[in-house]
Amino acid sequence: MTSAAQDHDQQAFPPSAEFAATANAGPELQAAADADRLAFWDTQAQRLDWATPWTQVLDWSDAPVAKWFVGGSLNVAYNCVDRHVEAGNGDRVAIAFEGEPGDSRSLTYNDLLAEVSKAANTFTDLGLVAGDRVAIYMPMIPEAIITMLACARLGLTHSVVFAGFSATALRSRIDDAEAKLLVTVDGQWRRGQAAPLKTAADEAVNGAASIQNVLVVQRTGIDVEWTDGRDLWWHETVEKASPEHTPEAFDAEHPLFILYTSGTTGKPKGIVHTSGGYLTQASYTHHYVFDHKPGKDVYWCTADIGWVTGHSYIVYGPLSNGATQVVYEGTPNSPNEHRHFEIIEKYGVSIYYTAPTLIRTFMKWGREIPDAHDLSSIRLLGSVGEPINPEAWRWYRAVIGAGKTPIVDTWWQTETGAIMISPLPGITATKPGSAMAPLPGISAKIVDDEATPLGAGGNGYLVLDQPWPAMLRGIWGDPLRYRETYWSRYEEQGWYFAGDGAKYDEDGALWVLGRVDDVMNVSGHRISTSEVESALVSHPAVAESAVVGAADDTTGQGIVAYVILLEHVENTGDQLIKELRDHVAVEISPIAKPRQITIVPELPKTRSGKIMRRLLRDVAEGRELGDTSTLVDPAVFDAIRKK
Ligand code: 6R9
Repeated sequence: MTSAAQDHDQQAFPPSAEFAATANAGPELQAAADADRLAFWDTQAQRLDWATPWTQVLDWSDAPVAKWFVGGSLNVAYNCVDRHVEAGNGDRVAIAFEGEPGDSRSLTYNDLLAEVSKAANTFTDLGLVAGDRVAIYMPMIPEAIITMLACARLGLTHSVVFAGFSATALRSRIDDAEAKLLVTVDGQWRRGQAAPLKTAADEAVNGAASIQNVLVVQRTGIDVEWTDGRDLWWHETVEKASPEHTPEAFDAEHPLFILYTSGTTGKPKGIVHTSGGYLTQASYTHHYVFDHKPGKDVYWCTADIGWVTGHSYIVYGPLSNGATQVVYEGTPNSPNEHRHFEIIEKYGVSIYYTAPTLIRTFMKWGREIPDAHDLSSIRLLGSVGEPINPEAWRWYRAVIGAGKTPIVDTWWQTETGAIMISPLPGITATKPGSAMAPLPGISAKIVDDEATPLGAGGNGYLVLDQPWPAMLRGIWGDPLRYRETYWSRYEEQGWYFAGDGAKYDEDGALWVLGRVDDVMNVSGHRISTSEVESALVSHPAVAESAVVGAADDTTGQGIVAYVILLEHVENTGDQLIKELRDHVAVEISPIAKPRQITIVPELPKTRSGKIMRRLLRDVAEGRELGDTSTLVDPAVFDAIRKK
């Protein structure tokens, strides 16, 4: 790498004095955690209202299954709703809902309390009792959040299944958790169309032994099939129920939710999260990482409740902190590419949390779109889901953040439950593309195959060497798989293996490089796919890229890149490809030069926005495609193959 390029990459953005002056986080936070980690979490847990105090912060005697806040009891929904009403903030807007067709609805904390109570009363009438499981298959509408909170209120364990998943996927999740109730909608709005959802729900439930009732919110008014005795309309049950409900406290370790996530094998894993520790860390991180000021900020996390980000940073984190937040039902380009920016302008969004894939899409659309809007309300930006390439980071800050807002690049997983590694706004001088350091209270290491911890300049595997409050408590119904997946790799040390590669730079900043299976080995050199992707995206012609390591007889693996060009760029074919290969050589090193670059119109992505590198590897290695069922659009391969 040239030294100029290196300087550019290493440029850190210190917090402004103005931001630091009012930041929630101060240096005392890290100092307290360093002094006594468990005492630190004891303090953080006091952010919540507990019915019974705990007698022990952590019981790790049954490792790797943790118990946090042993003996404590609380009601999660009470903490997210009632206590804000009791504190006199009932008139504060909790959810500013923006429907895709342009309808909007605002729910205050008073409204939320009434709605959650009505749903809780209905669920009780249906015979559900604490410990039962409820499946939720809904788009991003307030009733989805109300349902989650009503479950939490009753100690019912929810399992949210992304509404983009198929009937088959829903069925396997219903069966695995033996859910008794399914809550769904007639249909959902997608790009101006009412798309049926109950049809898929019916297909999934048909013959499912555990399901007793299907509760249906009428969102679009489209026709649905009806099974008398099983199906119930939300507006005929919940809306008619009493808005009074007294919450009961549950043990800190009571299971709050199951969320399925894909692993290395075909069968999805039901990740189990419990109550007290999970809510403590969701609340703590939301408060400090987003510098959230209740009653002042308008917060918007663009995730879907079908993913963990929606659980922790739309439902539990923000609502436990009394946030006012935007919830948007639709896609970012419906009716056109201005939609997100119009919403930011309309509601005066001050904290915006999204994924790199969307940021790169915005880049592709062009800056004139955000530039046409007043985004001056934004004071903090967040990123999650995959490594953010420095180019996208810089664009995000310059164009969406007016060249001045802090960016928090937050690393975490479904399994970790809440943010683990992230800059702290107001404190951390941030490097574009680096998640920087573990949060106060969190301990992580980068280690090699032999479990040797690495220091500055080291490149290896990310492990979590100390338990944390929001950690998963297991895989639903499969304790053995839990141990094997996460704890067998560094069994002797008792470390959690995250499955991500990471490095420390010379200054000790932590860079998450992507899943370990995304790290290539070319002639004995370890090169991250995301590093090469960043280099490609930093070329002025490139909008987005996906890089895979394909088997190579001489070098072990060869680098194969798929590239989308920016609109308006002329595709000069071989000449441009040569230029891109040379560009990577300059940006990283000649060893990182892709063996092959293919210019494509689209990349294969999962519904959560992750590039399916496994499938690109299949193409690069000339194999039949593996399972494409989680792709948004399996047809993208026709275009890629034609190249
Ligand atoms: C929250 C979420 C987890 C995997 C994780 C890692 C990748 C997430 C990241 C990141 C680099 C970040 N990931 N955030 N990589 N920087 N800021 O996304 O959960 O869907 O379970 O995915 O996503 O590879 O291991 P989940």
